[in-house]
Amino acid sequence: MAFKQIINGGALLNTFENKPPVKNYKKVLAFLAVFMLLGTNLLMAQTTATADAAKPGVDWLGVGYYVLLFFLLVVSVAVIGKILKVYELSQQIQGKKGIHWNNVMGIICLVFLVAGMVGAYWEFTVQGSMSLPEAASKHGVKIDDMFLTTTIITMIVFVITQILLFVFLFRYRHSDKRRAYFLPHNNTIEKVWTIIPAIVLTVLVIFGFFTWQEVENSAPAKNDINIDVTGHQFAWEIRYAGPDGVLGKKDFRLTAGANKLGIDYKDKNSMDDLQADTLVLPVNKTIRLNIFAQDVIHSVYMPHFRVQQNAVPGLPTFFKFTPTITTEEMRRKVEDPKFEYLLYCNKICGSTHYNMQKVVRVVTEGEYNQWIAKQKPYLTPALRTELKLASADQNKSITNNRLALNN
Ligand SMILES: [Cu+2]
Repeated sequence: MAFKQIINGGALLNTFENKPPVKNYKKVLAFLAVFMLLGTNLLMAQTTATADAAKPGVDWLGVGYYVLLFFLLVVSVAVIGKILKVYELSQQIQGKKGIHWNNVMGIICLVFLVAGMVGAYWEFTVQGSMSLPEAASKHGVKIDDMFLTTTIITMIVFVITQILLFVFLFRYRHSDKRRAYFLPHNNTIEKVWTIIPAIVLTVLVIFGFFTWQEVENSAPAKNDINIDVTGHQFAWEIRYAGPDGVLGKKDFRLTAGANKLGIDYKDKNSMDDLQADTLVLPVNKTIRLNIFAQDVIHSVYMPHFRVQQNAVPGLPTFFKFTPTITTEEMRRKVEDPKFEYLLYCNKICGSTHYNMQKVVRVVTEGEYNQWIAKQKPYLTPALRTELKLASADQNKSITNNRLALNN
């Protein structure tokens, strides 16, 4: 009885297990195909519907579909397993050897190796082309170098170990003709596979340590351009220093009404501080981002500059970097006239987290000076009134009038 016959008719099941033959095998397959097709359609229709309604919630129908699909897969594997078992039994009855499972597994290992390598190559070419353009900041180039070095080293190790693993599995699969070599212990092998990875990892860690230290350990300097970035659900607030070049103090206890950043207006440096919608940075100048959060943890993330730093409530952080490529230059480099640098939030901070982004524009120094001259101060007339800062003279005159009336 041939294997093909079982697949077609399943008559043997009847012979050995006294069960009705799996004549409906093709029907089961057809049912499976229809089920998958309908399910996919249903899911697609649902996705469109949820996109329209934009209502959050668990998509139980979708979950149910995948649970059912999983069970169908399990049943299919069980059916195939049964068929193979029946085939093996039929071979035994006829005095034949049946399937050489060790050979099958060995060949599957080789197929897995080739498929895996093709997959890795695909990842590098297709997904790799979606990676970020060249770093647009000074330290970003160093981070990229480190990333590239690590990737090259780990790729070499990956290729060698995967080939050794699967080729050995194939080459030394079980055979009745040979016996396994017993190797209880070998000091040389132990030394090789301990010392080499230790040296490689130490080099990588030291390399990373110095790069990170250079990025993070930067004392405030006089010529730094200080910009405050404050995250809250769900936006970034940006504060620039006014003509005095110094940002005024902040105190979270002062956050109320129109003073949404809690700026301390007792500090004279606060008076001319500016607010901006866009983060505009002059090229080749050191920028110090002072990072704050008002509710939950957010994260300042500017991938084109290789910048990321958490914004933690109650714990001001900062990140210093120097942009090196203007937006215009980058547009030409990536051949996209609409390209913009972006500032994202990189902590899932709530339902509208995805919307927490701001355009970052890197411009020449001249353009920056022109732009900053047009920005409006945080201290709006409304805030002045609210804080009773309107004018000390006015307050005095009111008191004087009262005094006059009382007298
Ligand atoms: Cu956020």
